[in-house]
Order: sequence, then structure tokens, then C-alpha cells
Amino acid sequence: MTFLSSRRAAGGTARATLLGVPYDATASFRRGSRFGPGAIRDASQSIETYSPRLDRDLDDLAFTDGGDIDVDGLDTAALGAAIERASPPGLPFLLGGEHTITLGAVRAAARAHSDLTVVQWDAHTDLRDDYEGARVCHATVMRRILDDGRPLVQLGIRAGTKAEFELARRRSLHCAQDVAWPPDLLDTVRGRPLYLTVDIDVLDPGEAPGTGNPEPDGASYAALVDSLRSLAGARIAGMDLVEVAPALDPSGRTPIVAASLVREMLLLFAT
Ligand SMILES: [Mn+2]
Repeated sequence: MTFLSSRRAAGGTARATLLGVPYDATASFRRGSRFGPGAIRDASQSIETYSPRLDRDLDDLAFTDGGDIDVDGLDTAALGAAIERASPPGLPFLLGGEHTITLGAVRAAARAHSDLTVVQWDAHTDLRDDYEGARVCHATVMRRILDDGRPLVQLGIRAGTKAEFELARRRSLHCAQDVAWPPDLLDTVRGRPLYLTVDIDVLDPGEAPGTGNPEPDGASYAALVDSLRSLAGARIAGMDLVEVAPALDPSGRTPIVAASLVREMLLLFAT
């Protein structure tokens, strides 16, 4: 199954390509995000192609669904290499899978954009130097991105260690629980190539309970879409949506919320 209304663009000129990355090998608390890409595609069949909020329709957009990258049994080094190899031209849009997948995608995007800035919507800082002995995992991924020298903006953040928050205050361009953009920060990033990473747990668990490490007091769907919409017209070099774990939400609403978010991100950034 492919994502709602995706298609082969004539001559392979699709602006955006969806790629599933069904990987959750380092998940520490509750696994299941490897089933995220399939569940999001499945849920996409139940939503409309038209977004009243944006007054745009996916049917008017040439984007493709490239299926899943084969990541079965890979360690995190091989995972990163597989993602870098698979990164398509144009605008790659990865569906996780755990947050670790972002590292390979950011490194791939940075090959073409050395001044790449990363924007993270997430409940968690993900800035540990290591976690249970692992240097590359879902809890350290943003630390590795900082180590690579990438400027980082963190929105929706409400969980992490004291040391992670101290590091964020020193090294992130911005780290706040609010997902709204300070106007001066928007002016700073708008001219730069951006990589956007959305961890579904940035949303309140009431809206998206199907995720490995839910945190209370999260953003609303409307606030998240508004935050993304603030970047309309910006240069987006790549993006992802991660940490959807469908089995942890018997109501099934998390994959539907995620599919709606994928639609809005495509309509905002793949035109
Ligand atoms: Mn998170």
C-alpha cells in the first residue's frame, strides 16, 4: 500500500518522495515504531486529499511513495549508511521508525547543503551523549547532530535531564516547550536550508497516545500545524515524521493524526 494519492510523476519529476524506515531496534521503553510507516499509509486511505485549512489538495501535487528502506537487522551505523544511500533527489520525506533515523537523513541533506539548519518538534531533548552505552540511538540523535556542527531549533520540548537542558540553553538556537516561533528566530532561519523533524510525541498524549515515550502537557495538532505553517516558503531540504507506534494506541487515532500531518507537510513544503 502507498500513501494516499501518491503517484509516479511524469519523467520522475516528483518534488517529494516518501520513504518508510521501519526501524525501532534501539527503542528503550516500548517498541513498535517499526510498524509506523505501514500504519500511516493504511490510515491515509481514510482521510481526504483536500486540506480546508490550507485550501490545497494532494491530488494537485506530484509526489511519490518509494516504499520502505530495508533496514532489518541493521546496527545504527549501517542504518545511517542505508538511509544516506537511499535518500532521493528533490525533497525526501521519511516516515519512522524511531528518531535515530533522522541522523542519516540529516547527513544526506547536509551533503548538498553545508549550511543546513535542523528544526526539531519533539517532547524530548534527545541530547544525551550516550544512553545505556549507545552513542547513536533515539535518546542521543540530536546530540550527534549538534556534534556535526548543525544549528538546531527545538520546539515543544518538555522532557530531558538537567544536563540536556543546560546543553540546549548553550548550544541550541532555541529550545522551548511552546511550538510557536519567536518572530526574530523565524527571520534568522527563513533564508537557510532547513531539515524538519517531527516526533509525534510533541503532541499531547490525548491527541497522539500511540508512541513509545509519551509526555504530558504537549502541543495541540492545530498549534503544531501553525508552527509548521510559519515556515511556508522556506527552503526545505528534507523532513521526517517519527515515533508512531500504532500498537500502543488501540483507538487507532495516532496513525490518522500522523497521516493528516503528512498531508499538511506535503501541501506546505512539496509544492
Ligand atoms: Mn520524543
